[in-house]
Amino acid sequence: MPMLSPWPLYNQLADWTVDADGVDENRENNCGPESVAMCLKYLTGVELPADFIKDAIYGASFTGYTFMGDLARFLKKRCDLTCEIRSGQEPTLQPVVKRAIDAGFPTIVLFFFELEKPDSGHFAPVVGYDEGGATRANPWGGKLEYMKWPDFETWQKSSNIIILNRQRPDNLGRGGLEADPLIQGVEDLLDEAQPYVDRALREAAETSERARRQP
Ligand SMILES: [Ca+2]
Ligand SMILES: [Ca+2]
Repeated sequence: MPMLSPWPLYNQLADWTVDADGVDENRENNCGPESVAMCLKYLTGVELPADFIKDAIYGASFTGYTFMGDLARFLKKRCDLTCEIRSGQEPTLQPVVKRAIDAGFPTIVLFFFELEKPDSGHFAPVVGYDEGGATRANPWGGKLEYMKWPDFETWQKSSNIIILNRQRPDNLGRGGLEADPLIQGVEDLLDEAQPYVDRALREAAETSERARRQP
């Protein structure tokens, strides 16, 4: 049964941040950026915190929902990764998901967060399927969830899906990919985040040093 593997699992509620304040301010709404972070880790081996992706798209002070077009634009502009967005073009997503996973492409599907709340939305990558259903990587808790196809179609919201038109390279992790524009772009983003990581570590060290010197 087709499955994108090894698939990384990140929990939006307990992710790290490079913010100096150490507070992941949009954690409860970061399903979109966390889904992007999982897809990028799968495709490149590089881990970015969801908060950094959120800050890069919307700014450090933003809190709130994130949107498909913004996530796809981030992937195109900052990672040189072209996405296909489908929104309501087909009544069911099952064939779209199967085609993407057969091609080795990650997808991010919009689900309802609660069925009783039609305004609610929740992004999750869909990473595998069999004849009975699909497996999603839920960023809320960071776990794999198998959904039978009828449940999957009930929970997916208005056939909204982002397809990342890109396969994980076979030789990922064994070197030789320095010239890959996607991996280069994601590593540049990680370099951008590094000064914040360094600052946070320095401040933590200074705080503990001060505590140690207290009489
Ligand atoms: Ca913060
Ligand atoms: Ca932030």
